[in-house]
Order: sequence, then structure tokens, then C-alpha cells
Amino acid sequence: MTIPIDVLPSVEEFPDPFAPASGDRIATPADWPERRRQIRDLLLFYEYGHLPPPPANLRSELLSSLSFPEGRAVEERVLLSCGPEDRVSISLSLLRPAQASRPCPVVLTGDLCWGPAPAAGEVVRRGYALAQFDRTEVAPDAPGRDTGVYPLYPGYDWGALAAWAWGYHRVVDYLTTRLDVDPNRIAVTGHSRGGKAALLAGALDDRIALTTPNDSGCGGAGSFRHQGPGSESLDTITTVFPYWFHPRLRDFVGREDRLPFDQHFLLALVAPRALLTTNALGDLWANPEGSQQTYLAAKQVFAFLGAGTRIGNHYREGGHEHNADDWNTLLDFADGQFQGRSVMGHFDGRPFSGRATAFSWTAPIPPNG
Ligand code: GTR
Repeated sequence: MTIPIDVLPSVEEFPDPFAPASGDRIATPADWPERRRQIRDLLLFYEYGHLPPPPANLRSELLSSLSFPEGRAVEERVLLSCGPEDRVSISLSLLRPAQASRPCPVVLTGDLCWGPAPAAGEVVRRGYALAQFDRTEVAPDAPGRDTGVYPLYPGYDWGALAAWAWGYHRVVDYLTTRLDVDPNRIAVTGHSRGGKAALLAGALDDRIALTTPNDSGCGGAGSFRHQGPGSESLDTITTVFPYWFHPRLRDFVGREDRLPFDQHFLLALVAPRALLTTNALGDLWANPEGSQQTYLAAKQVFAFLGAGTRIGNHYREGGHEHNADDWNTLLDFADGQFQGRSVMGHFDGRPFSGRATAFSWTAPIPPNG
């Protein structure tokens, strides 16, 4: 697993998620949990760094509660604290339907640093709670490891994406304590660098039922090997934003063929829980074409696990933003997943037809399958 880069084999196509580094290709879904652990270990070792375990001392303090017009929604502001000497703090905004008859599903985003979500009213109208926090309270979006969670966990080699994902997990810790939130219907989302973090959060935490990164691109749902025109490269991202990742990732610049994974491995970690990647056709930097390839590759894993209808991919016109249309797409998919409504046909986006597939393997057919 943690083999030095010079010894890693060159693999031009997407690595086969069903093939361990040594030994036979896995054969049945019962083999997946062990293979999934290997994939997770690879991604943390080479790409993101390692996350500390959940702290046992999470506390919450209600700071304010505000009813919105006509009593349809309530917004609570809650201060979470946890970690060494209670020094991790996260301020959470939780907007929820005022009169839900049963625990409601929730969508969680860490992008409050970029302002409130554009579709808050629609989220609540559809019966969801909306939880928003500022991931940069957990770790700064800047180089340097003197602030945020880094000095609190000195033994950890995590980059900012892993720290932000850990922040999502701490909010999930809190959400699962609330009686008005359904712990089985927690969705996470985020945009761009926030989408990378949300995807990593969903990949690593089985409590998250639906993971929906938007325009997450390089280091998210975009591929390192399959780069569409104008897309961000491994070289660029690790030059401009080295602190998002483990330093080891940069060793693969110009040697992407030696990566023992591509980003379809990250998507596959979500399976068999639900995953929707949303993309914009004009957002070339985020590699919409490479995201189609990772989607198709990860879909093999979902299908193998009997979860072929739990993965979706969506494209809209336009550029790099997390707009109301993206949120509506998320909610449509979530409605389908959480309420058993079949909307899957709309979520099989593959506009880049005619391109060669970035992989030649397919899912093993289980014996008696
Ligand atoms: C860009 C970066 C992308 C993406 C984007 C964003 O500058 O190169 O990977 O994360 O920022 O977060 O909006």
C-alpha cells in the first residue's frame, strides 16, 4: 500500500478498484469492505493525510433561535466545541421547518465562509433542514499550520481538505444527537474546494447517506489522469494550494501514471450510500469531462454492490458556481433517494460521448450473479 513512488507500477488507465496491489481480484461484494479499507488507506496516505478519531467531548450551546415569517422556519445558531481542551469550535446555523411531523432530512454544507446557500427557502419548503458552517473555522484556507486544528493534533499529517472533512464529521456528530433530524437522511454538499472536502467527508463517514460535491474538480470528482481541455492539473493545484493535500501528492507530478488510484477510488468509497456529482459544462477548470470518467468508473463499484441507482452525475450549462439550479438538482436527487421516488433517469449525465473510456476493466460478476 504505502510503497515508495519509484516502485509503484505505471498504470496509464484508471486503476482497477477491484484489484488489490497483490493477490487476486476481488470476486464478491463480501470482499468489498476489506478492499474499501485498502482504498481509503491509499487515498489518505498519498493524497489527503490522516484524520484524528472523533473526539468524545462534543458539546453544543444554543446561542439564538429565530422564527421566520408565518412561522414556517426556525433558524438556530449553535456553538459546537470539542477536541483537546475543548479548543475546536464550530458555529453552526441550522435552519429547519418549524412544523415537521417527523425528524427531517438535513443538508449540510461547510461553505458558509462564502456566504449563505442561495436556496435556503427551497430547502426548507421541501421539508429539509439546512445546516451551514464555516469550514475555515476548523482549518484556515491558507498555508501554515499554526492555527485551526493543526496545533491541537500535532501527530497528524492532514491537509486542509482532510481537516475540513473532519469538521463536517463533527457537525454530523451533533446532528445525530438532535431528535428533529433524521440520522439516516444526512446529506453533505459543498462547492469547488468545499466540494472536494464534502466528497472526502462523505467518502469516509458511513453516517452520511448522500454525498453531493459540486464542481469539485481536481482533487475532488475530477480525474488526475483524464484531463479535459483547460482543466486544472496535479502540478498546478499542488503548486498553488499545496496545503490542501498531503505533501506526498506532489511527488506524482509528471508521473500521474504511478498514482495507485484515481479519483474514482474516492467516489467508490461512498458506495453503497448515495452519491451525486454536479458539474457545469462551462467550468472547464473543474474538468467536467474527467468527472464523467470517474463517474462511469465508480458506477462499476456501485453496480457491483447492488447500488447502481444510488450514483448520479449531472451537468448544467454555465460556469463555476453553486447556484440555485445546483441546489434544486441536489434536492431532486435527495427526494428520490430518501423518499424512494424514481428520478434516476435524469442523473446519468454523460455529455462527453464519443470519448474513449479511461478504463478497460469492468466489475467482477459474482458467482451466481
Ligand atoms: C481554484 C482551484 C480549484 C477550485 C477553486 C475553488 O482556484 O484551482 O481547485 O477549488 O479554486 O475552490 O473555487
